[in-house]
Amino acid sequence: MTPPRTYSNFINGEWVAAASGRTFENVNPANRNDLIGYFPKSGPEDVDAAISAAKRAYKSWKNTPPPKRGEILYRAATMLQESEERFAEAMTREMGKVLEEARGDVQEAIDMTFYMAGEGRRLFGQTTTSELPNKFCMTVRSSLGVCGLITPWNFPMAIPSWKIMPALICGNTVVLKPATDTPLSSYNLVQILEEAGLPRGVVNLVTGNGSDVGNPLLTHTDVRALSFTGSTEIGRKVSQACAASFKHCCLEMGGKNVIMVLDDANLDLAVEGALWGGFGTTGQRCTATSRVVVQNGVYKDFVDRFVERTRALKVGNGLDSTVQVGPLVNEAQRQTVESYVEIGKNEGAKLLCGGQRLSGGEYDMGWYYAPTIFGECDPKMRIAQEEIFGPVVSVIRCDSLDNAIEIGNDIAYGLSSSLYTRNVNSAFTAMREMETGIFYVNAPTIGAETHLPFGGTKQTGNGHREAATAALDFYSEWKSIYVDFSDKLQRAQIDT
Ligand code: UN1
Repeated sequence: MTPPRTYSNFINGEWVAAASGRTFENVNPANRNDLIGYFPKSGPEDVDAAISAAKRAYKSWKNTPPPKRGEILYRAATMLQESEERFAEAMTREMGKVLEEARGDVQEAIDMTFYMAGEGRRLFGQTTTSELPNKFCMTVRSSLGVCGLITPWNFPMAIPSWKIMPALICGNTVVLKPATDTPLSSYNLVQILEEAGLPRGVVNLVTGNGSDVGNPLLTHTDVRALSFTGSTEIGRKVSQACAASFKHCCLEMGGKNVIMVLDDANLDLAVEGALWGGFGTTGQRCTATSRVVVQNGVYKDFVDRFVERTRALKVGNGLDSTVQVGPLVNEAQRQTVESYVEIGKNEGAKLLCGGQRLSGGEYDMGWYYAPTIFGECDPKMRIAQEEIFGPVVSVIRCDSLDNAIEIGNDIAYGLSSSLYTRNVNSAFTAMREMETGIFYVNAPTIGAETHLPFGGTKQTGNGHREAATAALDFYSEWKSIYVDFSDKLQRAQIDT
């Protein structure tokens, strides 16, 4: 174990302590005696300094040719590859997800960085016609300015990269505020960007909590765009705060994602999918499968196999390569899970496995909870409607494809959904009817790739998408350009 270290903010190209000198602790959720380090407990004055630095740096970064910006990102991506194992281990230690998944998280950051590096030579606009002779029309993407980025703990390197990389390639500068549970992975990412040659002030990192660091980012008039990933409850406040100064605002919020299993499904595959979608990352993904809707003909068979496989999952410290499910990120998250399990029991759902904290031995040192399945859930129960963000799956019966779609869509969220079937007509019907931003056929609700748009409908988002070229639409705005080479005044709509 590396001994605890004191880490810094990154402001204007310098590694600095919080102005107040205060720090907070970053602790391993698998072992509360393992103190990873102390991070700056920053306040509004640190945020101000970071925003001013970002504003100064913006002047030259916005006019740096995008392929040159891309070269820096490309270098950062190769450096991330070289450090993948070290960063994955650091991530498992601060967040708890098993090492294989932490590697996937770093890999997702690498993918996004390469992808956006390539955009440096594209950032395509349109050329088009004019209604007037000797006139040329085109569109170009313009950068916005300083972007504030607020990221969650569940994908501690991937999600910061989803926001930083498109922001930078479009010519913006950024201030990143990572979740207090996982500042180290952001620190590692930002350090790579520095080493890759990013000019001072282009990326700034300020650690600390929502009220001291997040709020000033939301209200500062020099921040032109704000991207937030987190709960719907906080997202609403973010949106309201941004409205006051008309900041562009991108929200990625809650999910209550469903796998639908029809009678004609490959049942082994569906069980495998539910297991991975439900309990991967200990259920702490926005995309996690927290509902499984199963057609009556295979309900019993599916549930028997799903419960048997879930009971056999090995829970423990994610650094142990035989472990399949790590701890929850912190005690508050475990209490949320516990309270939902109580709610489920009181609502009359059938507890099929799990339903308790794990204790004894190493379990007493961390935030462990047994993977839990509720059967015979009514679709209206709170455990089938509200985001739990933990290892709890609610299984619901349905009698047809239409019924499955109806239950699947009868929810406040709209991130991801999936259908297991061997019938192509059913697959295409569900693909059309599901009200989610992401849809899978014969695969679980998790596993989005970086070159496709990521985001959801209803209370999951506010219409923007991350990743892919869709992200460029958030981090830039269109400028329409008309060049008249007729040498006379031509009046649109009038000189016909
Ligand atoms: C999240 O849960 O916040 O599709 C992001 C997935 C991952 C990203 C999840 N690639 O599950």
